[in-house]
Amino acid sequence: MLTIAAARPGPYSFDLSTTALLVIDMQRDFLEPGGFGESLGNDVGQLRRTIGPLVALMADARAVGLSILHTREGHLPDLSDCPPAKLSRGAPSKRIGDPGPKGRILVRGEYGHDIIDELTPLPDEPVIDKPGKGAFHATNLDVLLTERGIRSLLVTGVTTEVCVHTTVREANDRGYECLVLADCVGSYFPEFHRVGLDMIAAQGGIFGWVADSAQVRAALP
Ligand code: TIU
Repeated sequence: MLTIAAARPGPYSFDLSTTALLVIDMQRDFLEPGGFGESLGNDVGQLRRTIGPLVALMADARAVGLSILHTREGHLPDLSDCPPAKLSRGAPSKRIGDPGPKGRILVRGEYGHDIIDELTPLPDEPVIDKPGKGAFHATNLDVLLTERGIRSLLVTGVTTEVCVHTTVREANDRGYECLVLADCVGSYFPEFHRVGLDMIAAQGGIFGWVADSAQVRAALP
């Protein structure tokens, strides 16, 4: 059993064999200059600060054989898996499926939809394509985790208050324990990031624990 003593709201203990590193939506369209996210006026620097810590954490996780699973938010080219309520959101000229700077926005197979080069998954690491904000909704993530005997998630990726939060909430209701790594999650809105993390750890860890990746890396064998 490994323990992160300085986690919020208290120590987080986990077993490597029942823990996975979940890397949420580290996609070009959310993170890269010139991508969809930036075209909406967002400061991608707020998300890009997660890349360095994630590169280091993934290397250490691979070295000790920790399971890594990646997700991507996006839809089928015919958008048949995108509910009208999601499709109709956002600026009229920049909706899901519209042409964007790096291909059709949030459409599977497009350049912008794929994971950034720095964090390219290894061939044996599952990549879960998800149509929702939460990684459990309409995906086989629960099955993949159950097959691997995973009960504990180290949660990373973007954005803190949207896909990370939704996924952590879904994971809680399915019985998983979540440690959210503060330096490996990011939001376009610093205030939402800060409060999003506070919301995880509040009320005795209502949705889980919060720590930095350096603390996890120091605890790994
Ligand atoms: N992955 C994810 O968080 N998708 C979003 O749409 N995030 C926003 O912050 N918009």
